[in-house]
Amino acid sequence: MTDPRHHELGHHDVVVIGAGFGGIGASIKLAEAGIEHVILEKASEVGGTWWANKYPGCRCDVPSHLYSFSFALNPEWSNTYSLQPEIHQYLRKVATDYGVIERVRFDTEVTAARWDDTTKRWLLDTTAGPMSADALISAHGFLSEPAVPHFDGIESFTGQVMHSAQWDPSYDVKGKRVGVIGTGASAVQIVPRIQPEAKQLYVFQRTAAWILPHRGRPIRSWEHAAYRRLPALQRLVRALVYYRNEFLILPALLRSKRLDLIRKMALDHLEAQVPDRELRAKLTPTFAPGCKRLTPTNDYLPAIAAANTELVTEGITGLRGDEIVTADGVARKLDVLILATGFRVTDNTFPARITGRHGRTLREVWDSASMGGYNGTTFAGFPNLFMLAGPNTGIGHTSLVYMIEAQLPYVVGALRHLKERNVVALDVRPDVQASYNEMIQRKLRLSVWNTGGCSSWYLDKLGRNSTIWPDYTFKFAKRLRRFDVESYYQEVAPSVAPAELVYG
Ligand code: N01
Repeated sequence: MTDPRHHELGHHDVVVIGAGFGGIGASIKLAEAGIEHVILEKASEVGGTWWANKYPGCRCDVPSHLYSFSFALNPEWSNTYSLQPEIHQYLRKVATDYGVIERVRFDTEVTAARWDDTTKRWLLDTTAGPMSADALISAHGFLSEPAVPHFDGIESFTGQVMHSAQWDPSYDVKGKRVGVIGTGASAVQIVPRIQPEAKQLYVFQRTAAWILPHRGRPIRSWEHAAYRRLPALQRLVRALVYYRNEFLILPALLRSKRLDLIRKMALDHLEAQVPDRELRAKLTPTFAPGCKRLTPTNDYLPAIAAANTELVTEGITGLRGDEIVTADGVARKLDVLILATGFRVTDNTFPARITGRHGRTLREVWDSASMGGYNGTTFAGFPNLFMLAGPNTGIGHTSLVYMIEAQLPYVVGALRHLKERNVVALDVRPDVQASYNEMIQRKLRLSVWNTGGCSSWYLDKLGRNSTIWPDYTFKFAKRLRRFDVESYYQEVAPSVAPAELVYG
């Protein structure tokens, strides 16, 4: 029996979850197609990950011209690689210019979404009350849930603990004893910013990272003027960056070959920046470059080599009062512990809130096999659910915004089909989904992500790569240009409107 409360906050043709790149892009394309929708955002601001992550030095390591919507290029980027405040400002401007802001309900978190096979609707519980929708677009973001490791004694640690994605901007590291756990993309941006301020910095490294030279530079005022006057020029620069990444970087990552050039660049960079041979040895990775995300930076290694920094490679055994203790028994006193420990990706808990037609949550389905879907967008047994930046849409060489944008015509095509053909449920065929995932896994087999000898968030607990798209990204875009209804079971509306069936 359907809960009548689900009518209270109203019914929408489409509910979009999240107002980051995915939700904003979806809303723009839905509005263009004349599809009624609302966006539910748990924060009080748009931006998603680019609003949540405010740690010092937070910056995108993808060039700005590419890390933006193709239909809303920004001639004003101040740097070829933008800092977080500027990316957030960009997203806010796009959301305002395209009228997205008016469709966002802020401070509204979706706590549960359940497919109701009687009404052919998604019934949602939110922190602002219940509502319902014909279709759901989940743009909750796959790097949205901080991974917080447990250390013995952390509950009684007397210092402050901050995850990189939950930075407390009021905390001042000046003169403090700071510990940073992690050496990933977030840590290499944080460490150089806090090292000059801290009294003592300890960087706890479990795995050394491949650090490449950073090519960022300020964009000159004549370039701004040229991009303003000639948008085609900016599109050309964007295309050059895009095709360089596709044809120079991707083939090396896919076949785990020709990585020598990347390895040499990184080792030369290390040698030039760290004179101490012993420290260099500790900072030299033992896996293939690209297996984990490559991290370009010019100021991380000098910060590690600085006099007030100690690189600790012994494993952490626990915390005790104001101390962090390592396996060799050494205790170091800390005022603050920064967890740059990444995100829950393959074990993200948001899918546990989404229940499909057989009463199982998406999390349960994924836990019984592995995270997977069709075209990274739809899921058998979860009708009318579309996910942006879903399984195997991640990339290690280019912009995720490109992948999200590639999904939008597909989602809009499906929603148009629902509306125009009197269809109430579209459910991807399990055999189609299975053969799609076989194809993905086959293509990933020789890739550096699978064979490079590292453990990364790209792999799930079974060692299966359920995050990366293993081909040229323009092939993904081509695949999703048209909604392939033949891959779906569809149910046509009965002569009586679903709302009347339930509520009438
Ligand atoms: O997280 P990570 P991140 N004890 O998972 C260590 C995106 N991003 O936040 O390597 C000790 O990469 C862990 O050690 P190990 C980007 O897609 C983008 O840095 O597992 N150490 C590792 O060193 C990126 O890939 C930008 O041995 C522990 C680190 O913590 C993704 O976010 C900027 C530990 C986690 O590294 C995640 O990056 C920033 C433990 N118990 C982030 N647990 C852009 O510029 C974890 N670690 C676009």
